[in-house]
Amino acid sequence: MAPYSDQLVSAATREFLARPGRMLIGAEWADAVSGETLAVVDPASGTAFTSVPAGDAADIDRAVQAARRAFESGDWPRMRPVDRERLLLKFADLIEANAQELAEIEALDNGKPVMMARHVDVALVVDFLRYMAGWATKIEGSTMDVSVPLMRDRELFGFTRREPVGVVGAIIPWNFPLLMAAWKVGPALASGCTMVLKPAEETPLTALRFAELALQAGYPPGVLNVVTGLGHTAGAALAGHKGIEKVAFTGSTEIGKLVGKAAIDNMTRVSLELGGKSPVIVLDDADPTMAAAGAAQAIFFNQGQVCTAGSRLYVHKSRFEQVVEGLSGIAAAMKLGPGIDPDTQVGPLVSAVQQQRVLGYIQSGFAEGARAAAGGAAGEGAGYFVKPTVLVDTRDDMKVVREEIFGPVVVAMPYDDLDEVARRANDTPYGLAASIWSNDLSRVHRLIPRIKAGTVWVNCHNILDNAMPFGGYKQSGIGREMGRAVLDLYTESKSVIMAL
Ligand code: TXE
Repeated sequence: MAPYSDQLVSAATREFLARPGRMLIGAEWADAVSGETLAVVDPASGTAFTSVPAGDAADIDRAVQAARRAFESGDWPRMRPVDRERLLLKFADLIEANAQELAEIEALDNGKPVMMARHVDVALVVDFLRYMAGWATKIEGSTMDVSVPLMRDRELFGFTRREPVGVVGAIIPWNFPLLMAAWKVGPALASGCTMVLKPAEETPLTALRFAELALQAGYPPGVLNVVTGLGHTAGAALAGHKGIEKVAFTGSTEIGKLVGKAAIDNMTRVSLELGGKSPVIVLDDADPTMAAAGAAQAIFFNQGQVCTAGSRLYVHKSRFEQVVEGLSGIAAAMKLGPGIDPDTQVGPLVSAVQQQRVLGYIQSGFAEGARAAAGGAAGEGAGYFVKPTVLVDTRDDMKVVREEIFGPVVVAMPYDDLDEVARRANDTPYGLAASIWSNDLSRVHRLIPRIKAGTVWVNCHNILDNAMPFGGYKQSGIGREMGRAVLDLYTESKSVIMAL
């Protein structure tokens, strides 16, 4: 059974889906060495509609070898920075030219609304690759006056070089499959690295189309390799591979710790972008209507499957009833449906596992005394839908308040004063993001330094810019992606001292 209505997808998407799913190793579109495959399931209906190779350690090994060859020989290591820039711009142009197809594939594979995939995911990918292309020609070292007490009679000269870190292994999640691929691939290609990319097993498709477009743009074979497969086989083999110089991971904190340990065992450089439980803090001067709309966007965007999702809402007690009423009204009115339907506002969650995990959290909230002001149950039909949910009557020690749910579920809580809300907002192992809703600049500025998070938004939430570093405090990760900061993750600094 076709999981999608033929009228809703373009001819290009139909053509992509008609081809057998293969992974890219060097110049070859390959099956897994084992011959095993993984089914790709449409989360809106629960039906499998294509398959990809189930790559494992043997495939990772081949891909790392291809990436190593491309890093050390052929055109890539000799390519001038300006040509790396040109190539990355061409790659971005090709993605833009195929934006609708990529958005449709993403909507079918992940479940997210196609309009979001088109105007958020794919649009951000194009912008980000263009932004990174500019950095290719601006990677530079510095010069230093060097002097040593024991060599006063010698003239010394020092400078630093920035060199590509080498072969990078990237392991990415299913919530923004294409965007997370771009966040890793963009800086790697700008700085002259080569890469083995392992997409999440739930959403492998756009990474394969992305790799096709990279070849079409003219990247030499082996510069970008994609191995599809499971986390504990392909992912673990990549994280612990001795032939790579860096691992870039986005995913759960639990797996991030395993990946970090495997990398450190080999002294492989590692950056980790992990989970969150981000607070949304509404001050007493905030307009309740605007705050409710902002809180809805903060948690329901991408079905709540966002590492920065505003999943804990703290509203000053004087505004609490109004904001919760507004938010619950928005939640109840949101239109659920298949992502591929352009009218859908809330798609299914990515998988049956994720739906069960989120419903399990809602049940645990009820068991501990919480109440649903909106939602609180699965959506209709065979797809993995969960209704946008607002939980009230929660306490700070409940599981739903403490743990990352990664679904369309927010806990709403009143507070009395700023000291109290700053303490409660920070009472979490995570530190990825937070938002503050107020026009009182003095109080906002006093609060910003007190919030332990890598990003603080004011009167907005989930806004990213290519130039702004992104990453977490505490258990939300290590390292900063995007902005100039990302270059530190994909380059080594070499100090050179010359005695003249
Ligand atoms: O993530 P995993 P899952 C959180 C969110 C969600 C939970 C579980 O709370 O409910 O994690 O999701 C690969 N060695 N986030 O299980 O397992 C895996 O194949 C190496 C937050 O899907 O962390 C995939 O490619 N790799 C997050 C990637 O890791 C392994 C986004 C992420 O999967 C591996 C996703 C292993 N042993 C989930 N096991 C965010 N921060 O945005 C799995 N993988």
